[in-house]
Amino acid sequence: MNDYTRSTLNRAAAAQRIAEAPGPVLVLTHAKPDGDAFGAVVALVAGVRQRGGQAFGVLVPPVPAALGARPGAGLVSVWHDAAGVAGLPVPPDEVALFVVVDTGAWSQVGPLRPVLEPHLDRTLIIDHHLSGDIPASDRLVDGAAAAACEVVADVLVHLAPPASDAGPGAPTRAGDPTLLANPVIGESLFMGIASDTGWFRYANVRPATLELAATLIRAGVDHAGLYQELERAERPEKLALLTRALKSLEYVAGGRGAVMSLRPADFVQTGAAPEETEGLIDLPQRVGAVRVTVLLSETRPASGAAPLTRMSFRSRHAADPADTVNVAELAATLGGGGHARAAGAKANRPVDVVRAEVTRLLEDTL
Ligand SMILES: [Mn+2]
Repeated sequence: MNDYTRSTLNRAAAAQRIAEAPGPVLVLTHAKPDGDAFGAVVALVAGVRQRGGQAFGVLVPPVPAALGARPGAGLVSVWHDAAGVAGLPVPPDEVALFVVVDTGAWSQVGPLRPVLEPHLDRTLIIDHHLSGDIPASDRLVDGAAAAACEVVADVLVHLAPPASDAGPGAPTRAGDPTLLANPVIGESLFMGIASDTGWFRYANVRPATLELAATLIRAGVDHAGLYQELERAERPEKLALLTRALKSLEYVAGGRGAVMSLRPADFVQTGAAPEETEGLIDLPQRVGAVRVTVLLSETRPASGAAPLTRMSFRSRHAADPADTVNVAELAATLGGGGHARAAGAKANRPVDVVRAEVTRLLEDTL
């Protein structure tokens, strides 16, 4: 374990820090939020508001359409580059506490860096990643948690609503699940853990993950309905992009690696949006011999801007941990990072150039 995963606060103290914020709490997460990032932001904002505090959430787009359609989306706003800081729901100087969830890495927060950087003395990171470099004053990181939403759920259990006469800054009470019964909070947390565990299939699922899921279902979360709405609601454009990705599939390193890439033209010609690459990287993992999958995608840059290629890495779960390829290390050699089994990086080079680099990297490593 490194410094990042050494928390400066435990869950109760993090809840206390949030409860005692003497003004608005602004909850932020990584750009291009997934179900976990979205769920963690919404659940925290809803939790602080339910106990009488002021809280706001801001998401850096693209926000997947299925998430933007959830009831909790009404609690958060979307960052607009054109409006910049002026478009935030509360001016940064008036924010009493910034909470960053599901990341602690500058490379992940995009345009929020200049918002956060002057206020790191009142910033709390709540995360489950193994690395990060945002030097916030407070950090609650559990690298064993399947999702940031698992950690947020624990914080909310310590952030129970105060007695009616005590006011929003009242002391927190441990072990009170009142907030988890709020339908928006329950659904958001369930979405987060389901999305980061591939609906409870990945190796990151631990007993606590399933216990939280059970608690949320008991509290009324419609898990089957959520699955249909979140995972069975694609547009035809997405399947058109999927066929392009499969057409680009190539096995490398004797079949132990699989590389797919999408060019700007693939997005233009199919009409698919950049966020519709979600889940495509899992397809080659159906082939038994594949240990590592890489998906590269280059979307059309703004005119005059440098090309931007996004790299996603996945590593197959192996019974023997020594057989698991650590893709966070692979991504790090390309300036990125992430988890041992899911990582990413970005490069200002065209996708075909990056593809050659990644292929060489896999040939050398696998
Ligand atoms: Mn996560």
